[in-house]
Amino acid sequence: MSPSTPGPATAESAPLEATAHHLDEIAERVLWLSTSIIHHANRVRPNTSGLKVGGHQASCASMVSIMTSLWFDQLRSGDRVSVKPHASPVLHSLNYLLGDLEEKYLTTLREYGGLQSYPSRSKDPETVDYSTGSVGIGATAPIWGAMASRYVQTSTGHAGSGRQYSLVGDAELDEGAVWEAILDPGIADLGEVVWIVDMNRQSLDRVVPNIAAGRLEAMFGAAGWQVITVTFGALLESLFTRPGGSALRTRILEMPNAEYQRLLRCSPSEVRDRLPGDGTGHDEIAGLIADLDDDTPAAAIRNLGGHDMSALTEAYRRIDDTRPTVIIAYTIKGFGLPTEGHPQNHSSLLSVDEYETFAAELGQDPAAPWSRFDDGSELASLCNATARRLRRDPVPARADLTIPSDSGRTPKGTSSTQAGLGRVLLDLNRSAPDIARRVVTVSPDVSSTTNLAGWVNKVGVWSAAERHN
Ligand SMILES: Cc1ncc(C[n+]2csc(CCOP(=O)(O)OP(=O)(O)O)c2C)c(N)n1
Ligand SMILES: [Mg+2]
Repeated sequence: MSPSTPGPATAESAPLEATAHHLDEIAERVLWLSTSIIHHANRVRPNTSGLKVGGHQASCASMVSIMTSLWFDQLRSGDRVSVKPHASPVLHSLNYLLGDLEEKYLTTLREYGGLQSYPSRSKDPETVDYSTGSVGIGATAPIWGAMASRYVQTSTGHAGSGRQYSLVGDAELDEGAVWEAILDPGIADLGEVVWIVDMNRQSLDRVVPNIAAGRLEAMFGAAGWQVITVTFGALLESLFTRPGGSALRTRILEMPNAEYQRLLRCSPSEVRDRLPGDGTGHDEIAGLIADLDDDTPAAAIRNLGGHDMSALTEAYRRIDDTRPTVIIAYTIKGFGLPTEGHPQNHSSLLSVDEYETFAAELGQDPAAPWSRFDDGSELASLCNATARRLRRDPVPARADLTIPSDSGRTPKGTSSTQAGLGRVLLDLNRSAPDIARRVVTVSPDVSSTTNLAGWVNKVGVWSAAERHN
């Protein structure tokens, strides 16, 4: 988010509020670009080795609305975001629209020296806050980011403040490391931590069998997190207010994931037949949908909160910053693509024909897919305004410190490496306190057995919030 080509802050491009309609239009372009980045790598770029290239169009599509609304409506320059590994093309598309990534990179996904398979701080050419890839690692990294940022802020005053977002796939919550982090009592103080779970009910090769949201909400809640669930979009919410609406709501909430997923692949008439189910609400639901036109029941079943810009922006506004927050946003894997909701869509790619049909639906040119918004348009102004809002101050230069290469002590006799480490740190604190001030050990609860007690006694213990000893 340190764009190279944002427009100047002119009066004519000044404050333009991003409406839900704007956000939908931008999301459509982000969906197109992220799909195209992967399509190009697999179906257009010459492949001399014949080996699979890969990429995850459906995992990207699942997160396009969440990420577009976050970047264009919510993020501030001090915020940092860890992006679900398989959504890296969405991040590239946003950075491209914001002028932070040059067009020449869009054809290089998974090429040697090109855009990386997963977000990489060191190898991707644009702003990437956290490297992710192994699922679960990116989810928890911003917790460390929050702690590090607070530590630096209290010790040097140069870290600033900002939220630490994690954009997490629902199956990432299967990783043990995630729960180890959530349960740590130190985390409950970190109000800047915000997780957004892309609840598409799909993992890699399977539809997740249970409806797990209630259990997840309770688990986050028990750990002291603010829990916000974004379940339905505006169309479903309005149907719920009609006669029979409450039965429809119960039916959708109680439907097994596999059945819900099946409905996503049904024709409008099949949805109409299947939606009432065979439970107690059958007649009420049948009555409700009898009054709807042919396409509405099928549109309603895919009208989830994680694709509804107003529902998302409303959820962001409820973040209270007094404790970590998790937003559980219901989504559809592959949303807007021909593969949407297909149980085997994890790494499936659009065929050339499907891509061309998709381009025609969006009014895009499959032979020239990299268009930004037209100069002077409202959407271009929004890109410029967002890029300016997210521009980061340069990081202050690091002090020029000399690290001693010799502690001046020659070990005698036999000693453990742990004792050696404790001794070296104490010596460092004495001979080079400016360097020692930059050393942080992170296991205060294992200080005596690791010979760090002397060091901890000298430098003290830090925590995110004031604690009474
Ligand atoms: C530690 C680890 N285990 C397994 C994998 C293989 N893997 C890649 S994607 C994936 C499932 C991802 O599901 P989810 O997080 O729900 O993302 P989605 O694609 O549904 O958006 C798995 C298990 C991995 N990348 N890292
Ligand atoms: Mg998933």
